[in-house]
Amino acid sequence: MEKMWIHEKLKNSIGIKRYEHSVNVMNVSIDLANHYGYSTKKAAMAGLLHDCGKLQDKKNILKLTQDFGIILDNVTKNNKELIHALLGKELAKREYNVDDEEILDAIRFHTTGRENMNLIEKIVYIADVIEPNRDFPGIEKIRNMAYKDIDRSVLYSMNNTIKFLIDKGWLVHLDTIKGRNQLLNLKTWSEA
Ligand code: DGI
Ligand code: FE
Ligand code: FE
Repeated sequence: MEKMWIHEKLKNSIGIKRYEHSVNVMNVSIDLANHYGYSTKKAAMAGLLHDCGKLQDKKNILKLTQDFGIILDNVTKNNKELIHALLGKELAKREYNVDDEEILDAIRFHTTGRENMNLIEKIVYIADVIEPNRDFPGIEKIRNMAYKDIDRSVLYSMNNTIKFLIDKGWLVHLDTIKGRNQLLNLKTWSEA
């Protein structure tokens, strides 16, 4: 396999379980890229590195965030789960030598999504949700949807995330709300 050092580095920094998840997301991203006519090479790299900011060494997360001058908005400060996407983009650039802006944005927005997502952002967003190790009620429905209508599957998944966050009483990131609104306005959706 090419770029073995990336796999080794990733495994060491995020741990074996998260690494296996990342390889699964890479493979689903390749599959979706094939299906929708996007570069499989770029989709593979974005899928593989999407969680590279989820460092096992949690103390390092805050330190690197400061070192890289990453500005955290109020929702991200409040939910530490969100930082890894921002840090991931910087690590991909600085430590994994990724310079492709589409790959970097797919990593940056894989957790919240955003308004006007491009194809690779949608691919990584939904591959993260449907990779083979994920299991939750309704997963088969989203898996099928992802290949039939990727917009619909992203919208459906954003709805799930927003419901989950509300049930927990947590803040919802504005990027998720804006992304959902934009997808809802995109076309007239029939009942899911
Ligand atoms: O990194 P993964 O576990 O593979 O998955 P992920 O990057 O989608 O992260 C999921 C976590 O992020 C989960 O705890 C919910 C949280 N999250 C996702 N969207 C939002 C969010 N948290 C807030 N506050 N707002 C969001 O819009
Ligand atoms: Fe993630
Ligand atoms: Fe993930």
